[in-house]
Amino acid sequence: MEFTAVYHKTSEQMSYALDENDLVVNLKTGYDVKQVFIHYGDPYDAGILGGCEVWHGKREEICYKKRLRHQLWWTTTLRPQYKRCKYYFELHTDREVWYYLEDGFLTEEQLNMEGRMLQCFTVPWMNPADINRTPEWVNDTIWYQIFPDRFCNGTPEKNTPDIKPWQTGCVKNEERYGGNLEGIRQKLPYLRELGITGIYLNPIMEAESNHKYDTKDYTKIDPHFGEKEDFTRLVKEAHGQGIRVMVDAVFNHCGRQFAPWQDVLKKGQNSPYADWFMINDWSLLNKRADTRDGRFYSFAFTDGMPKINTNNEEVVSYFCKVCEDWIRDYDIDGIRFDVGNEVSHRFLRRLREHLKGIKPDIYLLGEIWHDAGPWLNGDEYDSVMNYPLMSGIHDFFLDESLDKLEFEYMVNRCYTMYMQQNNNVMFNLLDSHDTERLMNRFHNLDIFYQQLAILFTMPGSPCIYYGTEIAMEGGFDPDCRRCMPWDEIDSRENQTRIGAVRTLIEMRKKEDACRSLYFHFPDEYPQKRCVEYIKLDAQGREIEVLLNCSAEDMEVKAGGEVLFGRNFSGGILGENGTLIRRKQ
Ligand code: ARE
Repeated sequence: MEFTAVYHKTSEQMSYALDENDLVVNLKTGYDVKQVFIHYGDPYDAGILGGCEVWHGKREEICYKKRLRHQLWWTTTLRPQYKRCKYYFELHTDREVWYYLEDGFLTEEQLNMEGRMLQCFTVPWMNPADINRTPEWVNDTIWYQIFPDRFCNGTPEKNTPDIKPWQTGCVKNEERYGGNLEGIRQKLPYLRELGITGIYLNPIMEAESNHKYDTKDYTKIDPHFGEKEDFTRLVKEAHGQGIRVMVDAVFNHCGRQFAPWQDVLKKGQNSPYADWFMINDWSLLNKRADTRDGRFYSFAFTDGMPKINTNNEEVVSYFCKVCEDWIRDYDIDGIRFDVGNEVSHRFLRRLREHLKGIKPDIYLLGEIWHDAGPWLNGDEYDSVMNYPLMSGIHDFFLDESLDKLEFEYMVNRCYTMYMQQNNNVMFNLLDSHDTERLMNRFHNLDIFYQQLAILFTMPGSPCIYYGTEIAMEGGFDPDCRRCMPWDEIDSRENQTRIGAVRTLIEMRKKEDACRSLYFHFPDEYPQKRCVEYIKLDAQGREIEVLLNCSAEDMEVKAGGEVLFGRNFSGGILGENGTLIRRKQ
């Protein structure tokens, strides 16, 4: 057998219930596999032949839907009448036919050997409780991320001496500029006008730093940002404007002032909170709480961020209550989990069970920068921050050596990592408070807009980091957290940029949010680094969008209507002179 690579398993994104009725089955093979059939049927539908149990399923051809680097992605959706299914694959290369079952590859002769009990892939029962369900409202939410201290100061008249004058240059994490919840509330009309329907706030609970990732009190709004009533009012008014609100939960670690940690520093192993943290060496702990010598675990190597033991039952209960109160007190719509890959899976399963019981459509978003498959089986996060996609899009524009196929492989990799339910609510971003700002990275408006356009055609919900709508610059943290330049927002240049982003958002809202997306590129344009998208929207209509690389030419239309950019000039891509060829 000469296969390069064949992969399937009856779990995760390879075999899963899309809903009560539909079973999605995916298969990866090398490019040498030219044709695939699936044999499937009911596990109990076995006949007896010659005294032996014989099972034969239906045989249907399936097609490949995506090209990955060195692999093809074959997919089909079955509708098992009795919610259970047994299946195996028939793989054709140019020279051979093999049957791929749970126990490996069989020839036709081996497959039909009398008396052989076939080890088929088996989905024993599509239990509704096990179906990966994600909140529908997120599918088309347009997010806007806000770093509270730097977005808007709604009460400058109350400034205290430690607040630095609002300025749009470089900033430091130690500097406080006075952004607050009242400022965000005052800017809700601006956000609504832009087309935003969800805001993600970096941490707002009490903490020592200005970034607030070193929580002191999970139950108290940081006084720098306002009082409980300010957040209640902000959420209420945001909802009134059709804008959902997601908060940032820092449960992997706390700040040095968190009361249980302080208690541990005072009482050591006698503290009732001793097992709330990950302590390795009690002997020296209270002399100098320094993580680098291994006395205790922390976030990275940051002394002031002791790691919390999310395996501890009391900790699980504590954070279930914290989140429950956030929901009941403020009616929040989503929670983003900081360092979402280091808290225990057990903790997340318990927390999800608890929170979905209180608010079934709450959105649980994990901050995970790598393949997050293990956290997206429907019992932990609904979605993750799609940094792999961000990096891939950036790389394509940064690295001229990456050709269009590489781009196609990258996007397809990102959209074959997870189940469709997760793809539909994927949190897609191009920059954040942890990365260089988009414009800073490219210093080229053409590429800046092209990336935004790509972001808005992706399945899932896009997120604009505050200031990106005006191509704000800024390097790595802390420079990517500059103050929003409100006194420059009405300039012609900024209004043009805002208009472009607003158009992209409108485009996103107009076109049925695509439920699956694949890319191919017209070979006839090898010399152009244009990007062609094929979007399959909910009705299966194909929309072809060709984007040229130069912003002055760039234009996105749907059904002949210009949705973005100025008149398309130069080399029109497409036989009928339009940018879009809509196929019915
Ligand atoms: C800041 C400076 C540091 C400095 C530190 C000193 O950035 O250079 O050493 O201060 O105190 C928060 C603040 C940061 C602060 C940090 C530590 O926002 O300003 O650092 O606390 O005090 C990984 C994690 C990911 C994490 C990033 C930062 O996987 O979870 O690192 N992101 C979250 C938040 C941050 C926050 C923290 C965690 C801590 O979003 O804002 O920082 O609560 C690769 C890796 C990723 C890695 C990523 C970024 O892609 O794959 O795993 O993320 O790079 O480094």
